Amino acid sequence: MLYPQMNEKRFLTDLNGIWDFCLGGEEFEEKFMTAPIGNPEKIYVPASYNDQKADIRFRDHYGFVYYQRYFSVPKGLENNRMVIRFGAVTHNCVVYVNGKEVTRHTGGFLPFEAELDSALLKEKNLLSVAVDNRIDLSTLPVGNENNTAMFADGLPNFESVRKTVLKKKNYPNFDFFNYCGINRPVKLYTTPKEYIKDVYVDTKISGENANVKVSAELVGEGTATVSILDKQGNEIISNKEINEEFIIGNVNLWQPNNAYLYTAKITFGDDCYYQKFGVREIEITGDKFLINGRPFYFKGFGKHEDSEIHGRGIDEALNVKDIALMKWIGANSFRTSHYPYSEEMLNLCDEEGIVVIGEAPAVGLSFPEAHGELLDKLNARANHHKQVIEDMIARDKNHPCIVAWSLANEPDTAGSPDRALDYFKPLYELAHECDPQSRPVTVVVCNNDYVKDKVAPFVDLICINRYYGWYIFGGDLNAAEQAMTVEMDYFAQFGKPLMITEYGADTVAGVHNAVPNMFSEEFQVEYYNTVNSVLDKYDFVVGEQAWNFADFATIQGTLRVDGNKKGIFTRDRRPKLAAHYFRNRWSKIPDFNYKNDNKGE
Ligand code: BDP
Repeated sequence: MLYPQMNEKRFLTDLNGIWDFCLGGEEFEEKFMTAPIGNPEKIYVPASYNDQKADIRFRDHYGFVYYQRYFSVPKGLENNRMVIRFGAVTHNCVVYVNGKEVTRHTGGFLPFEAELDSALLKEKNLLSVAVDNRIDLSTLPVGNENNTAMFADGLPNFESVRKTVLKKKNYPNFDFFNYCGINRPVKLYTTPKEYIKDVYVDTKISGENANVKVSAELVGEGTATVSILDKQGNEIISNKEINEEFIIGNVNLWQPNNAYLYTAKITFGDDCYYQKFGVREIEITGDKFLINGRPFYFKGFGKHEDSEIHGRGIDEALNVKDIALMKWIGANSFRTSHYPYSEEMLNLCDEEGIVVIGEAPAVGLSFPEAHGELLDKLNARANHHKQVIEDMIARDKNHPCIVAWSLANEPDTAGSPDRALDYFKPLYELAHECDPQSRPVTVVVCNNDYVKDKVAPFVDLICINRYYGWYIFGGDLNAAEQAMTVEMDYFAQFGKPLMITEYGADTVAGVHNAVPNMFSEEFQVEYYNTVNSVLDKYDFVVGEQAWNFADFATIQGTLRVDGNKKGIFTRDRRPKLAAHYFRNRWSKIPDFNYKNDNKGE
């Protein structure tokens, strides 16, 4: 799916701003879609609604909410296709224009769009969006349904409070706040009636040159032509045909921390589209992860789209700051844990040379033996999982920053190893098939009984999350070192590259102790120092991504002091002691050849 753009043939505007809003219930209420909401609240779009008010009903809402605004379309665009496009609405939504449904969508982290029939449009158009935030065993991410049982069982005199406690809520089976609403931009754009629907730029490095081929999905009669612009916008190749192979001589490669982007201009009848692309190659050979033929070492983070007030809503200034902090600390990469991030963030990473592992929104999965209703739910979840993998790759295939796909975070692959392998094998194949670059595919695992897991050894790149010294052997870093060593010795046998995609310790900024103890800034440093000393011993370890880039909001619980505090930065992006530790460590670790000769380049 193409990212909307304004150019000489296409008009684009966004519908961001203050919208009307009201909280609904569990049932969809069409009256909030067909007529103006009476006494509406005011809410900002795009952003999660949860933290925009000082009101627990917004934070802990369960069910539908309704958004409304008017929009007008300037005269002169009548002969064009008019498309409304949502970057992401979390989790499920229905869209009406002037009282008629124009589209609906399932899944909270990928874009969708609808063509607006010109007969439907008036001078002033009422746009209504219903958003449902409920998660359960059939959704991604996964919601627990029976969590209340743990409160309800076995306690004396409980009946009187049972009704209150059993009131329906979202119980995320994942550790981040279930921020919801219109989280990413709403855009209105035009194309001519005959238009370019999709584009893919295929590149292969050949010595000093690149062999390039641009393919496109076109709606209408005729063929398209292609020209290539360099980074400065100079046309360096003209008038090629779609699917024709041509050469970019003396090619500038897209490299980590040294990005170079070309643009393919596709012209088709009255339409044109500018697609940026980078020339770079990804390959796994033996236990090495190669970018442009050289062994790459991932230094970076698992992240979240998370900030004060916006919640999971897009904040592009924050994205710029995050990338700047990554450069400051010497990181070169992150994983879009635990869902596909905004297109705007990926565009920025393309420009900045940040390497990204793109993750599907699949977190909290287990594979129980199922019958009846549970089986139906798990089948619905499996179908949705396929859909999001297809949609994520369709959206992101052109991004040079993306070097691998993660199909899920921490599914329970050791609990029922055969069922888990049967589940992931077809998804693994699907991801390779959908991706014209066939990027490496991984599933990020975290199993105490890791020898049972059959999925990690099966995928291209082994990614493990590990918390020895925190959840396991909490506070005992000697035990952590030993446990990590035993686990690395085990994984060495597969001859595949492995990276640690999460490891960390909750750390309350400002808590210090000369003798490092849990939650202090000194402990976080000692923790990382201990685990890293083990990682450094193994050549097949191709990367370290700390959990988490910054402190983030999550569900309340006794293990969480005002959110998850494993950030290397605080939620407002101030460095903890560990940030200085990593800055020093990573200044000595080169992007390439770290493990080969331990000197780098
Ligand atoms: C990991 C999860 C991550 C959590 C982290 C933690 O992948 O989402 O936030 O644990 O507990 O298991 O901090």
